[in-house]
Amino acid sequence: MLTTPVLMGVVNVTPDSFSDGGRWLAPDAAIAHGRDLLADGADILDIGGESTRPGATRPLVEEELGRVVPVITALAQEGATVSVDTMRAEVAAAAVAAGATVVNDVSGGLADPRILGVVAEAGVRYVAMHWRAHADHMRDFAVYDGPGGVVAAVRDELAARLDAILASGVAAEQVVLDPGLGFAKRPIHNWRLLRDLGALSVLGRPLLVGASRKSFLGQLLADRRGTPRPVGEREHANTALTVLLAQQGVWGLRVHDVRAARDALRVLERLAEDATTTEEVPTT
Ligand code: PMM
Repeated sequence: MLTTPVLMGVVNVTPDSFSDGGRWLAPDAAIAHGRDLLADGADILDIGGESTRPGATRPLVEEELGRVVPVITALAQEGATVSVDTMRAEVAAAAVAAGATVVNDVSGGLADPRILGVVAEAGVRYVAMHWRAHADHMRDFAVYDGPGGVVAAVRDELAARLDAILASGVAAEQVVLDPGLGFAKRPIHNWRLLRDLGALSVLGRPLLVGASRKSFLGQLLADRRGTPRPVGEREHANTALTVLLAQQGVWGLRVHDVRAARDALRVLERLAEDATTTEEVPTT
């Protein structure tokens, strides 16, 4: 049985995200982009005001609030299901007040543990991603030399985060976990996690995965000189992953090109439907 994953469309209201930095920085542009993603079939809009690209410096909290709150307010008012991509308690609280019903915290509560109190109080869904350090030095933490390598490390570190999250009063049903592709991970780590994602099922929570446009896909598709495929030309590889991950039963996929992902999911749905219908036999 196929359960179609939720599609989370990315709206980066930032000047410097690796995938689309600067394109949607003006509130009107971000709101229009959110509407386009809904029309393409997004279930959730993930609105973020801090770039987490390797090496990025953090915005001030006021800057982050100024970027995301107007966009969340407008899109939530129009009826969209809105997620806020933030590591900060103040931003999560303001986003929930503005209508967000999902808090997507790439640090899983490590960057600002007060965010867990906000989530517990609001009762909203909480995406906790595997994370080791802020973007400016996360590369130094891409080392997984313990037994079981990256998969065991991510599983155990997410298990520890889940314990802390539940201990802060967040209900288990609110929590979705994410292996954090590209965050303190080299391409080989991302591929291993994708291959052995099933190992995270012991955590007993649904999974969200964000592979879209990431540099490990650019490296996979590098030209003969080794130049990575540009960010905007990695979509077909992401579509292949969309199919693979949907078949593995992930709860959600965080994507930039919602239309491509939605089309791929339609194919899977059609095939699943076909398994339960009988072929029409001509009567004459
Ligand atoms: N990746 C990015 C940002 N937020 N959130 C979750 N839950 N999972 C991810 O993999 C993730 C994320 C970085 O990508 P972007 O700069 O294109 O938004």
